Amino acid sequence: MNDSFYFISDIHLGLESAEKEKFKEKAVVNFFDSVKEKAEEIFIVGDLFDCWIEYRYVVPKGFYRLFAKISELVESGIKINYLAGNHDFWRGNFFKDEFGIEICHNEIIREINGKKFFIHHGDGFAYNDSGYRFIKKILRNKTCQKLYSLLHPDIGIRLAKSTSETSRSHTNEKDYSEKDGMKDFAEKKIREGFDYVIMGHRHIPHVQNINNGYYVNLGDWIDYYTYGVFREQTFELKKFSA
Ligand SMILES: [Mn+2]
Repeated sequence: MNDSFYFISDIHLGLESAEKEKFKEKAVVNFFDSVKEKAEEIFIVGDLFDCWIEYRYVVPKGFYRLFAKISELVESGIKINYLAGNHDFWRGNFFKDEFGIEICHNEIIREINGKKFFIHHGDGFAYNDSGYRFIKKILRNKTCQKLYSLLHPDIGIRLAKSTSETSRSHTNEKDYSEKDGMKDFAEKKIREGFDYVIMGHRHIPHVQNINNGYYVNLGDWIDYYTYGVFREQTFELKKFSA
C-alpha cells in the first residue's frame, strides 16, 4: 500500500571517487526500489547532486541508473518533489521534460494526514551564512547565469566543482552548537503552527522535539545514509543499509 511519505537530502552525487559514487548511486537506486511499494510521495530536500549545472543542450554526464529509476517511480504514480539545494539549484527544463518534476526553489508547505509540514533545504538559515546568502543571490541571478553559461561546459562545471568543495567545507565548519540558526528558524516555524520542520544542508541527522512540533534534519548520504519516513501520524528518521 502506497501510504508513506519519504524524505532524503544531501546525497551529493559526484562528490567523491568514481568507485564510491558508483556505490552511492546504486544505494540510492536500491533505496528508491525499496520504497516503491510503499511511497505515496518522495521529497528530495536538496543537494541530490554535488554539482548540477544545466546548459541549453548539455547536462552533466552520468546518473543514468538513477534517472531510469526516477522515471520508473514517476510512471508508477509516485509523486516526486524536488527542492533545490545550494549545490543543485542551477536548473533548466531537464527534470520537467524528462520526468515531469518541477523543481521547487523555496520551501514546500504541506499538510499530510492532518500534520503541517514546512520543508526546505535549509541553506541560508545559519547565523554566519551571510556571506553565502550574498553569493546565492548572485548565483541565482538570471543574467549571471546567462553569462556563466557562455563558458564551455567542461570549464563551467570544473569551476563550479571547485567552488562547491569550498562551500561544503565552509558549511561543515559552521558553529551549530551555541547559535544554531537552523534550529532557531525551525522553532519559529513551529511557533507559527507547523508540526514538522524538515531540512537538510547540515549533514548531521537530528530529530528534536520543540514545543508541539519537531525539527528534523535529514543528515546526508556521504556518512549517514539516512532518510525520513512519515506514515499515518508518525515520523521516523531511519538509516538505509546500503
Ligand atoms: Mn549539502
